[in-house]
Amino acid sequence: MTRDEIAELLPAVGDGDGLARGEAFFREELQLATRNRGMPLEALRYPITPTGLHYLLVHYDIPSVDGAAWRLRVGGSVARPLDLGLEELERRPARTLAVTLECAGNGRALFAPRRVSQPWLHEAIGTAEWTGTPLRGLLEEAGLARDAVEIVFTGCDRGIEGGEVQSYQRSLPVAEAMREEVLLAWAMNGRALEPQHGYPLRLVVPGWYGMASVKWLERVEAVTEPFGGYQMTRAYRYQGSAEDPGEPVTRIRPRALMIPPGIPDFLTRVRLVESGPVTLEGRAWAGRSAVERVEVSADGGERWSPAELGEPVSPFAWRGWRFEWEARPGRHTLCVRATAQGDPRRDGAPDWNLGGYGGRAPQRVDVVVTP
Ligand SMILES: Nc1nc2c(c(=O)[nH]1)N[C@H]1C(S)=C(S)[C@@H](COP(=O)(O)O)O[C@H]1N2
Ligand SMILES: [Mo]
Repeated sequence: MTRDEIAELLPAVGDGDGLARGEAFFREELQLATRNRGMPLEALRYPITPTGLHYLLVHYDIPSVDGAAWRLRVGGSVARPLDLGLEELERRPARTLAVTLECAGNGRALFAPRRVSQPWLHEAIGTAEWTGTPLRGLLEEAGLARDAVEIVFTGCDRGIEGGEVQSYQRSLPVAEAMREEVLLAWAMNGRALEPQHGYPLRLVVPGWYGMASVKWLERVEAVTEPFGGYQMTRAYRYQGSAEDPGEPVTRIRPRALMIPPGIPDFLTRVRLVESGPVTLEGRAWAGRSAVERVEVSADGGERWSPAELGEPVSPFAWRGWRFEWEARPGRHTLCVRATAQGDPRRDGAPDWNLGGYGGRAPQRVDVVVTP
């Protein structure tokens, strides 16, 4: 069946471009939101996110993989293809790296109009210690051909997107794939990967939005032409309209988030805080660039004041920040934002885009301060 024939048979959600307007959310968005959890923002207190609190994004179903029978195949434009089991991989030189991972769609639900997809607000974030072997070593051992331009990574999960039946596949330019921090990881926070995070092996591409870090990896292939798969050419592009081919989504843009202070109202999540000095804290990150400045506003973004920065957890992970706020009785909206060296805000990509990627809207936390 063609892409159009498959799309015909499936229900459409949103307008012709898959966009939604207004405050009401579709059942399909709720369905995705209950599968793909966000990190509760109070977990910003942990420099390394406990595994069960790390955000999760699974396009299709979590595949069933037998770790004992599973193999990783490295092939394509290489001199010596490899075929490795999990134990063989685990005997290779290993490295552990703290990496802040963020979904490219973080902030999607705050765009207007918004794309009907996983409706993240701000919580598609987490930092884990990933243990694995550098991909570079495997590619060198396999004898990567000189004319290879990209490496294609294939997961064993399958589904349908844009009418195309597919395995989840992404590619990286050779220069990115050869960076020493790119890992084939078998452990997260010191334990074997959990099923939902890519057991038995996943790629971890520090500094890039999460879509690059292919889970349930089973094939690594060197190719001599840029890979044209769905997740490269149709999804994950900063497009101004459906006709615009757009620019690819790559590195994580600067962002800061705060631990909501005080206690929440169950339904609205509005915070109740007692008046007086309040220490606001959170974390900020910017892929592989360094966060230079974090600013806090207590009046909904009118006036901003600099926060104090802590040390980054690693070159690829977030850093803490704190701000002393004098809370006066009444209602306030707290906001926080970050800027980084070589801020990708100047990368030319438009803020609004069709897919709802790389959202930069500052977090807003409504607070009621009691006398
Ligand atoms: N095979 C496969 N890899 C995948 C995905 C997927 O659906 N299938 N989702 C990607 C996306 S969009 C993100 S944001 C990250 C999420 O990783 P996590 O669930 O471990 O946080 O995995 C990426 N790797
Ligand atoms: Mo994602």
